[in-house]
Parts: sequence; C-alpha cells; structure tokens
Amino acid sequence: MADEERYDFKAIEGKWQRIWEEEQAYRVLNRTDKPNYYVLEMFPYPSGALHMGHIRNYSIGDVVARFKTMQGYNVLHPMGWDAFGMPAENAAIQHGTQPAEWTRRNIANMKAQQKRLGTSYDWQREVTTCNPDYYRWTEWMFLLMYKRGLAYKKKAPVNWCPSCQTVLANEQVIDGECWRCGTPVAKKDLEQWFFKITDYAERLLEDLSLLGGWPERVRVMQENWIGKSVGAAVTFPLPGHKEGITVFTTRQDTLYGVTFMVLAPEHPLVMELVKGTEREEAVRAFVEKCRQQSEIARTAQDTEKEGLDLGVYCINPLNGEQVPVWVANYVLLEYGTGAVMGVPAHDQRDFEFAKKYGFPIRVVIQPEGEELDPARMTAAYAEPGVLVNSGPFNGLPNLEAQQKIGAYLEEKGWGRRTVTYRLRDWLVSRQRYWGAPIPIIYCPQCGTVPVPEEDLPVLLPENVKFDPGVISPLAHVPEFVNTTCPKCGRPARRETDTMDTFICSSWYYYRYADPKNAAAPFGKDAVEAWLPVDQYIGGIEHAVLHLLYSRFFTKVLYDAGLVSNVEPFTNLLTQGMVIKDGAKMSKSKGNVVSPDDIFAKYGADTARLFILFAAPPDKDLDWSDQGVEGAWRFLGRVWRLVMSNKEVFRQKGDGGGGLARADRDLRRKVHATLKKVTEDVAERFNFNTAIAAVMELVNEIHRYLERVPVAEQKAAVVREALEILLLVLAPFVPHITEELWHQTGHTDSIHRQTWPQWDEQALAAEEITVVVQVNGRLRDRMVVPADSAEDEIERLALGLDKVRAQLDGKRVVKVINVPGKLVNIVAR
Ligand code: ANZ
Ligand code: ZN
Repeated sequence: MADEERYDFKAIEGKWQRIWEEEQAYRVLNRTDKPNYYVLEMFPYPSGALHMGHIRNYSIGDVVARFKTMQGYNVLHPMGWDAFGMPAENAAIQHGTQPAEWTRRNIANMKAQQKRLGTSYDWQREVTTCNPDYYRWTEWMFLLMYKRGLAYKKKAPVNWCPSCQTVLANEQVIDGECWRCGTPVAKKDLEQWFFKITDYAERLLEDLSLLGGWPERVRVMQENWIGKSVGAAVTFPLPGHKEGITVFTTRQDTLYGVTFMVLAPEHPLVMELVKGTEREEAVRAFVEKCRQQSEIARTAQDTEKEGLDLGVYCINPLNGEQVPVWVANYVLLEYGTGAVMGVPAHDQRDFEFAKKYGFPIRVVIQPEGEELDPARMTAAYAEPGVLVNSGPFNGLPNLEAQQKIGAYLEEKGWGRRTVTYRLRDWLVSRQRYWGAPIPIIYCPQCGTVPVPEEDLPVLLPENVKFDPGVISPLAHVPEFVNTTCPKCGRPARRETDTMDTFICSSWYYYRYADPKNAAAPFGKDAVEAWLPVDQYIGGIEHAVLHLLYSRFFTKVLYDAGLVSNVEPFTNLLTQGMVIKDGAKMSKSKGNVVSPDDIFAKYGADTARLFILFAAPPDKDLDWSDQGVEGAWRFLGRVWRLVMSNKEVFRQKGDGGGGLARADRDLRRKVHATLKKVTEDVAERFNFNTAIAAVMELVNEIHRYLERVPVAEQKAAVVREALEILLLVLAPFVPHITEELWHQTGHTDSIHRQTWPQWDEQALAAEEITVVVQVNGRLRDRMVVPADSAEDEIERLALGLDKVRAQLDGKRVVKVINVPGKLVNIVAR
C-alpha cells in the first residue's frame, strides 16, 4: 500500500494536537461579534486517570462545541478539576504523599489524556478548586452565605461515615450508605456548619418549571427530594406544661379520629416527660436503640413499628379528649415537628401501631355508599370520603373539611395551615484536611468572628502529618489553629473543619467566565456574557446532589446581585453509562477498558467515533471490541477515499457540461445527508444516526466512482461530496478531518469553517417520463420517481388502463425494461 494511503492516526493526531496548542486554536474571548454559546461537561475529580465514562462525557461535549462553533457561535468550552476531597487524603495516609502533590500529579496525567482525546477546551480558563486562587473565592462564598444569614452552626444528630471519619449531608447518604464508600451511615450528635438551603425550598421547587430543557426524570427526582407537603400544625395542650405538643399533619380532616400521640425518640419532650419516673430507664434504653436504627430502616414500610408509653396524656383541642402520649421508632425528629397524631383508621403506619398496642380505631372518613367497621378493617382507609364522628363537621366531603377545619383551628388559635418540606439544611463542614478552610475564627472575647475578606485566603498548611484514625488533621497543626482575633487582636482559634467539596463545584461554572479575576470570584459582565450554561452534560448520579446545590448557589448569587440568571443550566443532558459484558464498566468489576490502550491501538478519533456511534448519548452504551474495530475501518475507508481523489481539488471549475443523472443522484445524497446530520445533531443529539447517515454517504460516493466512467466523473460534484463529507465529520473526528482538509489543499482549520447549508433544489426527487409499449407499439407514458426500482416500474406499467386494455385475453411473456426510458411488454 502506498504510504500516503495508510491512515497513520498516530502521526496525524500528534501533529494536530501540537498545532492546535501552538496556535491556541480554541482560545475564546468573552465578547465578539458572534452570539455566545456555553457548553460544559461536569469537571472531574482528579482520581488519577480518565475512564471511559469520562471519555464519553467529553466526546459528547466536544461534538456540541465544535458543531456550534461551525454554526457561527462564539463557544465557551472549558475544563477544570474538582480537586479537593477524600481520596487524596487516603493516599496520604497510605503512601505518605502530600495530598497536594498527589492531586497535581493526577491532574497532569488526566490533562494529558484530555489532550490526547483532542477536545477543544480553552485551557487558558482551566480552574483547579484546590489552588488558593480558586479556594480563596470558595471561602468568600462561605462568607457571603454567612453575611446573608445562610450559614449557621448547630448541634444536631448528623450522618457520620465511620470509614471516611467525617459527617455527610443528607444528599450524600444514598439508601442509608455513604455516597463515596458505601459504608452504612451512623447518627452522631455534633456541632456542625449548615447552609440554609431550606430557605430556598419553595423557589427551588417552583423554578423547576423553568427547566424544560432538563430530563423529566431529573426534575421529578428534585421535586421528590424537596418533598413539599401542605397541611397544618396543630397544638395538643399538655396539662401541667406551658407548651403543648405540636404535630404536623397533612390530614387535619382526621383530627376527630386521633386515638394516640407519638413523639420521635429524639424529641426533647420525651426524656423530659419521664424524668424521675419509674419509666425513665426503659425509655432511655428504647431511645438509644432507635438511634442505632438508620432512618431508612425506621421509615421502611415493612419495619416493625415499636413504641413505649410515656404515661402522660395530652388534649385533643377539637373534642377535648385525653390522648395517651407515646414514643415510637417510626416518627422522625427531622420531619415536620417530630410528633405525629395517631389516626389508625386512616393512616397505615398508625393502623399497624394501634393493632400492636391496642389503641382504639375510630373511623372519621366514610367512603361513599359503604360503612367501615373498625373491628373488621385489615388496613387503614386512606381514600376520600365524608366526615363522620366529627362533631360539627359531619357530612362534609373530606377535602372541604380539610379547608374548614384548617380555618377553624386558626380562628381558635389551636393551629395554622402550613407547609413542610422534606429538604433539610445542607451540612457543609467536614472533619478532613483536603478541603477549603472554613474562614471562621473563634475568640474567647468576641465569639464567632468571620475572617475579613481582605485576609483571604485562609491557606491550608502544607506538610501536615496524616495518621490513620486522626479526625480533623488541621486541629493538630498549631500554626494553623492559633491565630489572633480580627476584632480584638487577642489570641483566638481557627475553625479546623473544612468545606464539603460540593461547595467548590457549586460555583465553578461561573469562574470559567472570568478565571483570572483576582479582585472577585467573577465580574458581572463576564458571567452575563456566558451564563446560564446553554448545555450541561454529565452523569445522572448528580441529579439531586450537585445539580440541586448549584441551583441553590445560583439563587443566592442572584439575590446578592452578583448574577442575573436565576438558574445555572438551561439544558441538561444526562449521559448513559458505559457497559461491558452486562455490567457497568468499573474497576471493582474488573471490566475496564483503558482509554490509553484504545488511543494507542486505534487513536482518539476511532475512540470518539465508536462511542458516539454505538448509542444515543442519553442511553447506556455497550462496549464492543468489534465496534471499535469497525469505527477504525470506517475511518481508514474515509482516508483512502479522500486521498485517492485529491486531484479533484486541483481541478478548478465544474469540468464543463451539464450534470448527468448520476451526478444529480450523488448531489441529492450529499445534501440529504447534510440535512440529516444537521438536524440530528442540532435538535436531538442523535449522534449515532447522524454518523450512520455519513457512513451511507461514503458508500454512495464509492458507488459513483465505481460506476461512472472516469472520463464522465464531474470533479465539481466529487469535490463537493468530499468537502461536505469532511465538514460534517469534523465535530466527531477532529484530527483525521483536519489532516484531510489540509491534504486537499485547504490552508485554514476545518474547525473554523462555516457549517454548510444544504441545497433544497438538490434534494428534490427527480422524476422521469417512461414510455410504455405493448409488443413494440407505444400505448402510454408515465411519470415516476427517478430512483424507482425496476420491478416497481414494471408493476406501474402493467397497471395502466391503456395497457390493460391491450393485454385483455393475452398472457404476458416478457417485460423488457430500458431503465429511465421505456418498458416494452411482450404478450401473446
Ligand atoms: C395525621 C394523619 C392522618 C396523617 C392520616 C396522615 C394520614 P407527608 O405527606 O409525607 O408530608 N408525619 C408527620 N411528621 C412526621 C414525622 N416526623 N415522622 C413520621 N411521620 C410524620 O406525610 C405527612 C404525614 O406524615 C402527617 O400527616 C403525619 O401523619 C406524618 F390519615 O397526620 B399525618
Ligand atoms: Zn476577639
């Protein structure tokens, strides 16, 4: 094979990566005369090496970036590093490295891989969250929250991961386990910092309606996580106590059916009510036992409901009845008020509890045309109905009663209609070293004092010793801990907890707009040039975590006048997983294909093409070695096709003469492909079907070159076909197309070309007139699409009225078809 026919991807990819870098080909300015477009892939944690999931994420983003650039947009496509977090610290404990050093090494390696993939990032804008020029502003964000009354410290039962030895936010507990290491999470009473995300619950919920460009599934997950419930807070007086027991209920229409009251084990009243009684010890033991049970276990449907009598009564304000007060495992302190009014007839958990402990079951909602008998009920009745046993409210449909009783409670001062959310405040402090320091100082004199802005950043000390089992390593660094109070100048101590790394990632996409700003986290003009992100791409695992936190941050920044957008990400694409041999590709499953191996064996263009062709971006992708092989063969075919027809680019003009049928057919295919690729990419992200169309086009060009005699081939037609082929392939396989573009005599980058517009006229299907003869005599003519198959033309000819009249009583012996001209039917 001639040397120039060989597809030498190694040389090509290396060469263009070098040139793009030298020319800073992907550098972008905040303002140009073009409209701006911001495409962003979730930045990675620098774990050491990219995996196929990353490669998929970045390949998708890179197609969008290159496509939009060719469509005439000024495109921001940045990359950075979510660089704080536990693994660096664990490596430090295991191998004695410093987290900073370990992290920087990993970043260098992964950045080299990014470059080998040929992504069009503007590396001038790289952000690294563990660098002081970035975390200075993360600290600033903490102070912003503090100033706005959104950061506070409180002692609370919090999620503790015994393996990571740190606390976790609720969002980071997945099915009762640590999101990072999978260890079951325990509860601990600790003093911790929180962000008041609950102040934004309603807006976070409301504004989901603005996110039409997000997958429905993600919006529903956020809606459920926020968990809004509309109901009432009702206070049951407790004789002998100033304050009664307040419950949150969504069913104030069932108030007459209350037969017991249950408190959460952690409820402060529990121990107070039994103090000094003979029940105290048993209750304490019960409370302890419940605290060992995870929240999931306590609220699961099939968990045994357990409780203890506290020996006191409260009063139902509506009917003055005495109601026994118990403590039970299925009531959570963290939800509503931590107290539940037991209505066994109409709530399943209460029903099971009442059956077990012998509380009466009193029906207060009667279904239409049926009478519930408490003695024979096997489950609670939770459907609509009419009120009974409910004093003045008898006979009302329950939905109406809900309103009436709500109003009545308010009128009497016994309660008020209210809303409760499942969302809890965000626990943001961590007992770890490798995170942004919390810029707070504790002074014996002045109390809690925020570090003045001009003193930022609070620097993380280097050369910290890491010993297994040490909680809060910073607390063991006296140079860090001991400081002076910014207010009174006396000795004081620094906060030694660091921030949850999800804070770093809640605002990084703003920093890309203005990455070098030393006076502020970002300038308003810069973020207004780019934000909100037009297209965000990342994994579904962040549906609640990162995506909810970022929305919260954006709303706070908006309220502070720092940004003008109320939502951070207009469109969201959640990419599917990479699967191999039926399981998610992962180290623990041992089914990992290394990107470096694929790059070395086939090149980055092949890796990209395979990944983009094998599945639509939002669906799971089945890794297939044959698929990779196939992508590589296709690129080889494109290479040889273009290289062996280079001379058409040297011939100027259209070669004279009009277009023949074959020329028009090829042009139709070329423009139909262009149209399909444009629409698939722009409207649907159907990269796989776009690539399939390009593959067909390559076949069609080959067919033309094989069938049409060389002397009759039109250089202009072939040139146009090859040019459009390269242009539409460019976003997918940037190196080979760049090389071929230059090989065919172009001098500027293919990635700076304008995306071509298809020619509607070329698309129009051609029609031809076919003469129809019977036994050699002209009988009729018909107009058919030019690309009709032979048997289709015969079928149409035989169906013509005039032909049928001639054939009457005869038998068709033979049909002679002269394609594009005539059909002669021989009959006897
Ligand atoms: C009486 C009642 C009667 C209730 C009835 C329901 C049905 P959602 O919809 O999820 O918000 N509840 C309130 N606080 C609780 C806590 N801390 N732990 C466990 N359960 C709690 O659920 C609201 C209902 O959950 C409330 O309405 C309360 O039970 C219970 F036929 O009050 B209901
Ligand atoms: Zn002080």
